[in-house]
Amino acid sequence: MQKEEQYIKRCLELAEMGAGAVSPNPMVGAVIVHDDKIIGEGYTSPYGGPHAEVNAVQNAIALLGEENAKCLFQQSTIYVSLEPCAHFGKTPPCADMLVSLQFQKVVVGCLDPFAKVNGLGIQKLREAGIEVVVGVLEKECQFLNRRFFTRISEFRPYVILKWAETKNGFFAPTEAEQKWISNTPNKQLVHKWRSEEDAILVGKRTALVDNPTLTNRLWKGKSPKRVLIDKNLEVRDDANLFLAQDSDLIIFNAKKTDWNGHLKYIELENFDLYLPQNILYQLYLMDVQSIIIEGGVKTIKLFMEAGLWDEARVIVGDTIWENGIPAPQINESAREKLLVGNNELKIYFKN
Ligand code: AOF
Ligand code: ZN
Repeated sequence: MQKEEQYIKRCLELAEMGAGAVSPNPMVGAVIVHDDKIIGEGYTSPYGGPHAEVNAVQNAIALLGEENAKCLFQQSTIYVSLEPCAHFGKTPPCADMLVSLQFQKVVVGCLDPFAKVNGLGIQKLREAGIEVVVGVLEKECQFLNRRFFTRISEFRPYVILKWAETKNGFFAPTEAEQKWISNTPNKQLVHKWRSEEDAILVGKRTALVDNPTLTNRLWKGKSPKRVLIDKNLEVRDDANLFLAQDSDLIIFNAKKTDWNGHLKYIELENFDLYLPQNILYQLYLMDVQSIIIEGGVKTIKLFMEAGLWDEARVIVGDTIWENGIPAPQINESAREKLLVGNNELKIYFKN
């Protein structure tokens, strides 16, 4: 691997440290290199806070002292996994800061498709006479921020489908029937997944049969918004979903719109018409950047058949059933296969 790739790889490692905290901003990492030595590193602060480049500059200043660091920046390269921003958002433009600090060179992983940036960050740097290289480990950088890219370019959250199936392809609809994935490490994994996304969604039947709380209590981290599709409001308010109050509960229905603390009812007119599209658009308007859909089969198929999914995580158990509901079918082959206990985890990406 070339030097430039190694430093961008380090940016990606740093960027991931912001996972779960920076949404709906992208995860970004930055590394400042002088004479082949890293003199500062940073990653995006939780939403609304300083960007990766600012944190890397502050890190170098803390280590070397302001005068010394500012002097070295003029012979340094800053590596950033995403194009430096060009706009005033919650923070001032990073491109302007890099220009005023007179960095010698900027190496960028991938462009930022956000309309207010979208090449303008690079343009600002080049117009100031800074050498700029774009597209180092570009695919990896885009992949890391696949949630952000989907939200910006498709005006909807990134959709992850998750389900369990038997070895011979039958869908395991309820918690009770998923006994083989219910051991603690596997449950923890599912809770970790929840903490990484902005929202988690189930259909009415899953809520009635499983009575889930949909919290990530087995994993430290933020609690995603919980989303329920319940056309006729059949899930009663003594269900666990209503009792757990540590995160919002959003109920898409055909009866009422109402907002009370953590509880939000959203009425969709012509409920069945473009249902997955309407749900995702409403969630997009609430800054939900990613959602994990945990069941049941009808709900998963609703999104799958509309082509509104990006990733599927399928836990394949070692049990064989004689009959049952066929699990959803995916045409592509799994990009990743991992062994989790006695089960296999298959991860698919929609082309
Ligand atoms: C960067 N470095 O670390 C990140 C960037 O409201 P703001 O000021 O936080 O700006 C948010 C936008 O900035 C976001 O939509 C994306 O385009 C870019 N994110 N840019 O230079 C960073 N996180
Ligand atoms: Zn910025």
